[in-house]
Amino acid sequence: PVKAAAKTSTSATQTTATVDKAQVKAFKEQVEKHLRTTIGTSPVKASKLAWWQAVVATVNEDIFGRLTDTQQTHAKNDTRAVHYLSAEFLMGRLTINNLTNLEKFDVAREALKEFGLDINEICEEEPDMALGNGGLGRLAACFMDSLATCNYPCVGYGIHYENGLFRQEIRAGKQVERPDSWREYGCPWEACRPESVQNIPLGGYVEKQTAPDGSQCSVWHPSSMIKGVPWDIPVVGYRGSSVAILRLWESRSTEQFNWDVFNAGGYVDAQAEKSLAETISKVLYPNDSTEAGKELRLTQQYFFCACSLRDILRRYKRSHHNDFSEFAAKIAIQLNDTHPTIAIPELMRLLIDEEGLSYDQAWDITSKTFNYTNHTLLPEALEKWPVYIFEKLLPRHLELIYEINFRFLNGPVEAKWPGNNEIKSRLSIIEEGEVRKVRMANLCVITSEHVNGVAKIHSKLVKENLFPDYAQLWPNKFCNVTNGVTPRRWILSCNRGLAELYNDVAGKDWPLDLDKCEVLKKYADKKEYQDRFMKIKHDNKVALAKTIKELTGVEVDPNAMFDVQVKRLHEYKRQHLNLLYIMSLYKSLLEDPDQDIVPQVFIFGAKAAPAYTLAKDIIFAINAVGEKINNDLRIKGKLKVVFLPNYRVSLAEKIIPAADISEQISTAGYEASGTSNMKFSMNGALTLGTMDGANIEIVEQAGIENNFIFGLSVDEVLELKPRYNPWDYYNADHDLKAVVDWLDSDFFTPGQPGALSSIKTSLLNNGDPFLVLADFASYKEAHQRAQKLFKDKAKWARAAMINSATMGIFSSDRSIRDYAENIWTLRSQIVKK
Ligand code: C3B
Repeated sequence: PVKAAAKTSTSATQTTATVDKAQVKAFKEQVEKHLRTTIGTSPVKASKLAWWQAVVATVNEDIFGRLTDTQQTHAKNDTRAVHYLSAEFLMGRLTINNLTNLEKFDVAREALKEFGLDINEICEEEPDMALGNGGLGRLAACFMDSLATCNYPCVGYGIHYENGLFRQEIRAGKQVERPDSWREYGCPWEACRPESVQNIPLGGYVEKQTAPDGSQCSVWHPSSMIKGVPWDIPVVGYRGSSVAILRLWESRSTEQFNWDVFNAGGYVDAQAEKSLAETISKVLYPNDSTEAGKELRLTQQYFFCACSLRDILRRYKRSHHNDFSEFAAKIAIQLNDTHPTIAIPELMRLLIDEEGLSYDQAWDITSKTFNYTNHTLLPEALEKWPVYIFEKLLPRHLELIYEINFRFLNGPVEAKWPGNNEIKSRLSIIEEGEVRKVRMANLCVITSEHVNGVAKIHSKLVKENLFPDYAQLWPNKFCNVTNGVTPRRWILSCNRGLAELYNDVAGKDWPLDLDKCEVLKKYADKKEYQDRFMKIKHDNKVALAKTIKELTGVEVDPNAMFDVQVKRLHEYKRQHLNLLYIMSLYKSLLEDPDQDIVPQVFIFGAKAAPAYTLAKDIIFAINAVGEKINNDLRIKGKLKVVFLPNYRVSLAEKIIPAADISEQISTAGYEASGTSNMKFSMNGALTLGTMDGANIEIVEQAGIENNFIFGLSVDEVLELKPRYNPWDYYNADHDLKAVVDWLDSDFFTPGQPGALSSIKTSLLNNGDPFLVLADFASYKEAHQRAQKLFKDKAKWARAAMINSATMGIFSSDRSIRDYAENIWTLRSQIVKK
């Protein structure tokens, strides 16, 4: 039974659901009580920030009770649990999401309305929790939501960075980085847990000792101790099922650390050492897919892994004392990329040096406990640490790594390829050379039970191109888990209009079973449903147009086609391909201003790593070209280009529901999966993209005919790359040549000729490493197809609806169930209320 379709009262921020009056009253009373007794103000004088804090305090009352229930259930049943180790968790804001998951959003909205407040405005007070760079960190956040929702016993472990990813300002078209102080006024969601503080040794030297029985052992004499203070952030499952914990470690100095100096009158020295210890969790490294290679970064990685393992051991020992035989049966650890790899030798060290197990016993446990997810094939992202840094910071860990390596090369490798030194040097954890290095990915593969990639094509490339020798040795170690995103945040919370439509056609359980949304396909040819679907999109575009105006001053028409590319700025993601196309469109409009094209708004959001010069130049170029186009009266507003500053989770929530076109245009083979591609499709955007990462699986679901696929395939890229010459494409295509040369002029940067030349240089003189010129013609053609379809409103609506309806498999619940079944062998636990 489906309600009348032509419901028009639904907007981006408003639902028509009726709300229980008694619940509203109770919520209001709680908020007012907290305003007075927790925050210390009153409704008459409270600031928006105070109101927000009172709302959080109200929600927390619900959350903490359920958290205790969850933890007691798990402890009582001594359940197996997964421990998700990740240097990044890009949580974004939590208020609307937590209200949604507790099914209290409508109640809270009405309660605040009765105070004369708009819930969306109040929730804007919350700073984004941006403890991650991009896809990898956001994936970890979606996974926490799904772990809680699907009732899997779990803990997320990470770093309590004082400063998250930098805030981006755009000044005169250029990126400027500003610190992000997300906790400046405290974060009301987190709870400090002093009872679980850990002390972590660092530095020093290893002493060889001979035991009375003549055997050799190593004793580590660290030079300092760092205190790890845990902060817990509860993660509420949908409909309050269970509440998971995200435990983030903050570094502090220990008393032991500076006591002697202090006594000797070294008060200032002691303070200096203190600041060193406290530096560890000060700031998130702002590199997405490139290693920083800095001492402090390895210290961060070691610090949070060491704290987390001690926490895991402490909890294990509470029920199993000193008997480690059950350890691997109770504990699964997932390494989110190579960043937490140091947990491997640290667990070995704890078991051998602190718990007295033999090497073989420790290895048996360790190699059954860890699993590793690879997120990229980019060589510059594969972490390699100079041996000398290890010698200085973690001498005992280095010794254990050598031991693991020795046994591996002389065991399985020698057995499979006797006397083959070439293969040994390829598979070795240690890379020889002027500077000897530890290859973290090799350590992960050697130790882990399972190694997975994040989309089908990527997992295939991990197995066949990145680790082919390991795959010969252990073919069954390698598997795929395609990424997913949480439909609670990425549809239900951020697109209320669409959520209501799904409530009407699919029933209210679709956020727990996204496959249910497939019924919308049945309505994709019905005019009234097409109209309702496109009305929702239009309302979202109106709301985004307002945001665009506020943030950039640029006026855009919600009837235009909104074409969006939002993601980190990287050459492989090819924002500059998009830019070249925009320039060619602009050029053709100047040549013929009256041509009948669909009005288009190109929307960008992207942060560049602060030291990535070319990426910053591309941001400047987008802004410079946009400035010119947006103010050129000759083209009659048919084209607008907007760069939204400070792209982050909360901005994504406004942009994605308003997109018509989702640009997913990486060079095939380079984007491991992508996850915004899934969010866009769910929200009814059509993908204009290459056959890369999860795009392939998206069009498998939604149909290639309902998206705009272009460009070289992975195999074609691999084939072309060795003999690629960008000049051939440049010389053969007049239009391409004209726009590339345009970058060299001062047309877009009056008085500053050459300000955009670095892009041309990279495309021609530096060999165009990501084949931008090779894909240009095909990309242009795909845009023409998109324009043509956009003119046919009914056909467009149908394609958009089919995209949205067929994204069921991209729910992160499906990803998490895949991990639970195939990698963790983990069972869900219903928590009784
Ligand atoms: C990203 C990849 O670039 C994306 O394709 C992928 O969807 C996500 O991870 C999640 O799997 N990635 C990242 O954000 N940071 C890295 N260091 C490596 C990969």
